[in-house]
Amino acid sequence: MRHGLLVLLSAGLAAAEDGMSGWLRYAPLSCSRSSPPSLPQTIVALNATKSSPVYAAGRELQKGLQGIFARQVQVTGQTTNDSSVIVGSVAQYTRATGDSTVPSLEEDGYWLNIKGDSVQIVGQNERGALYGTFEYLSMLAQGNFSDVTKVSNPSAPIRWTNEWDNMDGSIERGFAGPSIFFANGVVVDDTSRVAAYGRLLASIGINGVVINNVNANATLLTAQNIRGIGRVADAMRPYGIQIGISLNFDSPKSFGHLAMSDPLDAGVIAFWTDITSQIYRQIPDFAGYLVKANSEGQPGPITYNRTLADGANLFAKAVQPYGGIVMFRAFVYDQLNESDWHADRADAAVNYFKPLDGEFDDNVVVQIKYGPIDFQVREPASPLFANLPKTNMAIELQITQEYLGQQCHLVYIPPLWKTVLDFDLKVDGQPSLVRDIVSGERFKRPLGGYAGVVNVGTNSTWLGSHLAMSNLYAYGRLAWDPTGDPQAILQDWIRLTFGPNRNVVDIITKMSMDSWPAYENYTGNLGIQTLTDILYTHFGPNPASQDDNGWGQWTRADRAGIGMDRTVSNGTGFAGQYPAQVAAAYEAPATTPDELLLWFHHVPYTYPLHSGKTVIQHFYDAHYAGAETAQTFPALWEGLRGKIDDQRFEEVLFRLRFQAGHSIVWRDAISEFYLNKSSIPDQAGRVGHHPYRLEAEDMQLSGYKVVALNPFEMASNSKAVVTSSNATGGTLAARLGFESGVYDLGVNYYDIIGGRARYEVYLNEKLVGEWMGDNVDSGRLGHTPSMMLDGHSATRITFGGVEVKEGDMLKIVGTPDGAEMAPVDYVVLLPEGVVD
Ligand code: GCW
Repeated sequence: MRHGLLVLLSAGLAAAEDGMSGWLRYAPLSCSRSSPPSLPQTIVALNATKSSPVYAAGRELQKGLQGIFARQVQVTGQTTNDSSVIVGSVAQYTRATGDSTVPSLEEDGYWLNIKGDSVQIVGQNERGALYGTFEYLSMLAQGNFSDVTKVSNPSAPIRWTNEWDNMDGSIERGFAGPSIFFANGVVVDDTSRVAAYGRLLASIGINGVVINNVNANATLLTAQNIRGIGRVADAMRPYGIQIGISLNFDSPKSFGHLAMSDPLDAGVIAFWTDITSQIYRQIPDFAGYLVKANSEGQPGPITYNRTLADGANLFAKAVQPYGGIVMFRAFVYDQLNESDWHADRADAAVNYFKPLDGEFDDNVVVQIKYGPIDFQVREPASPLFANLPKTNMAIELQITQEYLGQQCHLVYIPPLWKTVLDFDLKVDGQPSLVRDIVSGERFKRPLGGYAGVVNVGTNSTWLGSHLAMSNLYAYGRLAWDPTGDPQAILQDWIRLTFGPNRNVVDIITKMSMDSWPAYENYTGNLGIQTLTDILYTHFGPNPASQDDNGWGQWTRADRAGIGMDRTVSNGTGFAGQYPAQVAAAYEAPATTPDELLLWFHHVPYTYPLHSGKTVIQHFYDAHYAGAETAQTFPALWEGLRGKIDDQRFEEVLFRLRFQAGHSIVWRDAISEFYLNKSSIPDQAGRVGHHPYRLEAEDMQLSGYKVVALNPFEMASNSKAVVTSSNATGGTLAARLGFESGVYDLGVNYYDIIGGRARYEVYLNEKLVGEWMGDNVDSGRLGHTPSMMLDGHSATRITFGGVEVKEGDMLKIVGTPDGAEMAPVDYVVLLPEGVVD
């Protein structure tokens, strides 16, 4: 028996997993099979209606007990004398059992009572009962068989996701393939992925999903599509999830053929009233609308000389009779002129919304991004949270890693979110944590909560990367309880996703907890923002793109200094938007934390930080340290070979190797850029000195030509090589002057969209490795592609443990394909322990 068990387990480990089940795998637990805990013999689900969350809970329990313990347990609607797990709402439970001792619960809350094989899961409503069920199953799946009696209530009523899906099936800032909701202008026929997504979301307490992009297309409002939204709602209803949609403010004009979209116009009001009644006829439990208006060039109420509150209330009044709500985004700003020292995009939200406090209807919630700009690697908490005491508010977080490596870099984001959620804004000198403001508690508001931009796609991993799913999991857990510890939440996720092996848990914990600090280190430091290319892909480095345009993500870097002066005394005045104590701290560099120094102050590169380093030396050191940390990720992961199924192991390894290489691209681009700006050398002599590299432009070229890159910092030594034509291949050759030994051989090349060039590397005519530049074209890496040789397309491939003798002949053969002319930047030969 024992022997049979072992065989079964190792077979289970080898089986490929594609990520589709996320953290709801219910994988067999080895310990429980040898000595299983006493488990309920019957599942009693107190609602037999198939579309009900309690029915779904019964099915989920059955599935879980089957998967984890190989127990087949029947679901019934009747209480029994057998040991049972009973699940239902308070009303159902009291009716069925006569037991009226359930502790009092808040909306969506649950009571979980486990005494060995007798389990009661009672929700304030059916949704709550489902949440309690997932909690019980999460314990079992992690091998936690303790008796428990607990009440759990959510921190806030709104725990939604936003999906930026377009009607044509593309997803704005989505990195995991096309939409699960839309294709070719209509809602998809097959909603099985929608239901599977609903199940994942319900297990982390999410209760609403806005299914289309905030840059909304009015064609979502056709009769056919409203029926389609109905099918999406049907697929998610069993999981207690309500559906909402984003509206295009201009729909009355563009879709309803009215002359304009003025929110106070009777015809416009009638248009929205009619659309809303059509929607509620189809979907009686429709959640409501999300609105982006007067933002990034789009029309809105201000276009018609109305206030933003007039616009929000127009929609609020339409959904109010049905109990719907309106999420109105605070992401309202205009283009600005950088030569105006006092102009500041960060000022916009408070300037627009503060004067309107108290004017929004009760079913309006102002949805505020965590920082004043746009999901950057570090931002202070948005001061708007402190300025709307008479308005419902929600915080908008981004799970999709738009500015954080687009799921091609491991970045576990909750520690970043916590810097904002736990921040004390000290409104009126009283404790005012952001998490207590958005829950509604601080200002005694009836509504409030969380909106997380997720952007799952049809990729079986949902987000494109297995490890990125920890962010989605933790988002739900933190919206439920923002006092939760990001590391403890992460470890629940690891055990559920990869199993309870101690080594697996420790290693993924280490990598994940190191990941945001590392990413911040090798991208943008001291509050200067991510320093990605804001005019193009938002993926790789391009610090110059922040400035000299109207978008307002400025750094104001010049020869002498860097940073945005946001002081009241001499700058944009933004610091003054915070309550007095916080404003005073940010007003002076001495009391501003180093990590936000350049957000609030313009200082010379030689300015000394609290740490004792100068700004410029901190940039260099942080970039080198961050890239070095990223090199540890693939090595750590390699230690888990055999402890994780092969498919997920290899897919993760591939991404971590990419990240390790791309972190060097980031490091070098940013360091070189500021060395060039400031002319202040790196005290450690690293920047611009690469003794282990062979620049491609210095090799013997045949069928290749040299190109100078612009911006210069996008290539090592500012030059790369491409084949002389896109029809014929070429070779690069060099005699190696390195001491004989074993090296990691890396090649930095560019992988652009529109071609799959091939490469072969030889040492003395012996093949060391070959590959194809198809990470982007094959969709293997889902980041926004680039058509150019730049920091987005720059990629490193490494061949480990290569024996090299002094005088060996290195040769690279490149074969172009399509637009990709087998571009190469440099070759690097790294002795053990050297990072460059
Ligand atoms: O960050 C910017 C993104 C846009 C996005 C916008 C927004 C959906 O680059 O892609 O549009 O913010 O949040 O509205």
